[in-house]
Amino acid sequence: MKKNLLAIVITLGMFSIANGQKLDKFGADLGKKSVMGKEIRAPYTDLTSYFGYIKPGSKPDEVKGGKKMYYIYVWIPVAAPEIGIRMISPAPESVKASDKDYVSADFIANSSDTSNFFDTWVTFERAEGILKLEDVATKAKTAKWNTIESNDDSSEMPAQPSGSKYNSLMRITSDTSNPSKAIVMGLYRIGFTTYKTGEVQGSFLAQLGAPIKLPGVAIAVKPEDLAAAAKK
Ligand SMILES: [Ca+2]
Repeated sequence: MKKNLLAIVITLGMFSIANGQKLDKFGADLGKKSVMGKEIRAPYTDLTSYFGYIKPGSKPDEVKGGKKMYYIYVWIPVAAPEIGIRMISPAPESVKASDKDYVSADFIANSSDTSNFFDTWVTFERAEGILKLEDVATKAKTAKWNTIESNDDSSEMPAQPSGSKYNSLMRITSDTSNPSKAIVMGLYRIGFTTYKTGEVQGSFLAQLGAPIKLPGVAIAVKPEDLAAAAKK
């Protein structure tokens, strides 16, 4: 009997290696409990996933402070007490896109590329003065962006194929007494790059979680596509 159990454990272990990183549920800070020294978090009620792919050698959206930055635009329709953002590269094979998720054309076209990935580094920024979804297409390009939070490496995330825990995760508690740290309705973007040496290339999964439902939340690579994405 023990031998059979051992065989099962080994088989499961091999399966998890073959299937890439296992991604745990995205837990919230809100209502977090500490039980016998272990943090217990309830998963975010609302989770939006974006499956993307950056072609090796592709042009970044911007070079900022010597870093090649890429952006994903997010419309947040209601004030939220907290927002969680995490990014993992490559996108884990164990996470399948649902019909509510955003899957980029490049992600589908390059699904055979299982070797490239990058050391993720993310920021979360809000555009100043854009309060209506209809204004996003015309105003996003010239908007001033304020950084709310950034993260390089999170020990909560699975390791990359290199074995290093270089994926990113951050949780932002809305501070309504500070306009630059409040999560209110508006246009946001997730900026990403690779902090250390190396290029941004390969597949990635970005997720945005909230402890409340965000009806009409939208994600798009081009700000002008956000209004259509919100109708999904
Ligand atoms: Ca990193």
